[in-house]
Amino acid sequence: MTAVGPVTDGVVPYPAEAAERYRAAGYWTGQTFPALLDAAVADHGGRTAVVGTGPSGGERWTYAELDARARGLAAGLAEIGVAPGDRVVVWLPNVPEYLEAVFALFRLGALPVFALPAHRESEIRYFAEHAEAVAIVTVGRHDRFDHAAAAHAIAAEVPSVRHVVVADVPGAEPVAGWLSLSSLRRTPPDTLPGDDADPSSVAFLQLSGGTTGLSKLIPRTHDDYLYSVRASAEICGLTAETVYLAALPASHNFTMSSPGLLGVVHAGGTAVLAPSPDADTCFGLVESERVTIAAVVPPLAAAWVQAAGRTQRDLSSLQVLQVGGAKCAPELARRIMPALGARLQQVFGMAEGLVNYTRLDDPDDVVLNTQGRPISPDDELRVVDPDDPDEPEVAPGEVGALLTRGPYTIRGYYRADEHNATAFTADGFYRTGDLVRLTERGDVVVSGRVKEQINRGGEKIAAEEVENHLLAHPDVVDAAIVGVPDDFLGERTHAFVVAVPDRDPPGSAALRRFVRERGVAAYKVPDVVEVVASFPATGVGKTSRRALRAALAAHLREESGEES
Ligand code: OOB
Repeated sequence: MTAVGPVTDGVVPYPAEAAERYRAAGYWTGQTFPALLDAAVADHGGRTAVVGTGPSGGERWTYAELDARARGLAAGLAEIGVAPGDRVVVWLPNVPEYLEAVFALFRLGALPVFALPAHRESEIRYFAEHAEAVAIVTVGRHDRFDHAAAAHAIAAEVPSVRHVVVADVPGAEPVAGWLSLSSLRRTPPDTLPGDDADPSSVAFLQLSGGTTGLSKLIPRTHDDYLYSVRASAEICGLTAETVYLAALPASHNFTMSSPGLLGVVHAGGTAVLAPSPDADTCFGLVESERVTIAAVVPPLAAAWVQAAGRTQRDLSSLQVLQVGGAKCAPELARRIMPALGARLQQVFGMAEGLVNYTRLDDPDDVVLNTQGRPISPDDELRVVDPDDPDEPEVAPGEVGALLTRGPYTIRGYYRADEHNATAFTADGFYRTGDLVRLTERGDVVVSGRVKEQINRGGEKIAAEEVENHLLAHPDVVDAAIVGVPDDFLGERTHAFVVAVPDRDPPGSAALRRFVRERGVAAYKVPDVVEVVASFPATGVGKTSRRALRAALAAHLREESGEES
């Protein structure tokens, strides 16, 4: 049994002195997620909150309707035993039911755990186990994958998971234990337990990209997160007239809060949920819904720029295209404004907290060549020498590792004491793992990273997690994953594998299939698997995986250099 009430176990709180300062400065206002929706209903109840092609067809809900659905679903969830403080994995694609479910959980005081639609059994099982989730909210068949069946299999294995709630799919065959989301909708009650949530308590668990093993869970409070949402909405100029297109997954931090879906709710605007990020789908929605702002990762920006040249769609409503999640090359940045007729905004953020934006009125030079500056005057950024254990700050303008602390950056991952000891400094700075330099104006330029993570077009891959999957193969004795530069994705993955001697080594296709069949997100399956006799000697040998990965990456670059 888990305790009913605010989640505090495994959470590193903000020090009292910092919390007081953030309140005094007006960042933490005591607003909660239910109060955010209350305000939108009071001020904009009749306006369209969300437009989407939900599992049950085309949908268009006003704020009042969204709220009534969320309250009704909260009551139904309470009836099946979901209680304040319970964790619930939200594993939904971009459908309006996503917002209904998330606000229902907030109304209940239960904590969403935000999974991506691309995640598969391996990841979902881990989130459910680690958070001791009581339920999984998902869809039936989506993207050629039966989410409901997978969720039921996980529920059978993870003792805490008592329910799988499935957003309805017309014509889908219910399976045993199928609990449809619509069957849980009740008459909306006037009050619900989350309505008087403590604003300093944890509201949900967000996912990290992961550096060691599986993704860490990120506990975010009402106070800290909603500060970042309100401030982001202001920086990005959101109003009740805003029409925001969610092209990336709704549960990613960028789409959720930078300023994202929650920024839209704060402003009373309209969120359009794209069922797919491709240019055809999204340009159609831009035209039909008169979209004013959209958020994409660099490879998608590149695809949209290309498609804009031949589209018949009217994109004239689009004022801002936000690009983030991975480095937007200046060459791509230059092409965006002329091709799409929209202002570019670069966004360098992280689910752990810190988000930087180029401002809409920044000079072109800043917008094209930097990743912007932080949201808050109280975001503290330190750029330090990553090779010196004392972490002294580098000279102004020099490249170093970015450490940050501030009013919406966590002080620790959820239930991760050991990892927290290295991911944070003793005085509470988060080690982002990014290599950056600061310009004279204070804008951040991202130039690389020190963390063991591959950024495949904005999708983050922990090398170690994929290596562990390869190592599970009976014919594999060692594995190392490296990122290889790629024109389109920024990086793709190359796995080196040492096979068991004196046996036919498994082929690349077989190993890729093996990883996929272990139930991991498709973006984590190595793009190339190369079987080698042994790993190159690195001087430090295999004791340092970092040195090994660096040596292998250098070896690959040399090879491609020789070829070209
Ligand atoms: C966003 O969040 P995450 O948690 O998926 O990934 C964070 C990491 C950063 O530490 C950095 O390594 C990379 O993604 N990153 C960028 C970047 N934006 C993120 N690297 C270079 N340039 C950029 N513009 O990715 C995220 C969260 C909120 C808003 C936007 C992105």
